[in-house]
Amino acid sequence: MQKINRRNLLISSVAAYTVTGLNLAQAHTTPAEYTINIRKFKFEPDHIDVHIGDTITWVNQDLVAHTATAEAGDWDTEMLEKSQSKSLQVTKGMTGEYFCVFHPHMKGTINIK
Ligand SMILES: [Cu+2]
Repeated sequence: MQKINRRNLLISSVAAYTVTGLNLAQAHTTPAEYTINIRKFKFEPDHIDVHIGDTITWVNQDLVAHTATAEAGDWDTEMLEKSQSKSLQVTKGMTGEYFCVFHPHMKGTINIK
């Protein structure tokens, strides 16, 4: 009987630890800020993981104009001239694949967790 109790106690501890870990992951109360540089016709980084409420800023460091435009069309930085930047907040339902309308080979992904 004592053995079983000890085993149950151990299982309870593991379960409590797991639940705490999940709560921490889900809470994520502090919004993060990310910068994506546009340089040499590339988004750097071209893939980021974000959460709803985070802010992403695209900074155009090229001499020519670019955009970051959702492939699904639901969001758009619109035209960023040299040295211009634009910030967007990650919202629920926002799609992740984007490109530059002037240079469609330029692609990036926002992975919303
Ligand atoms: Cu471009």
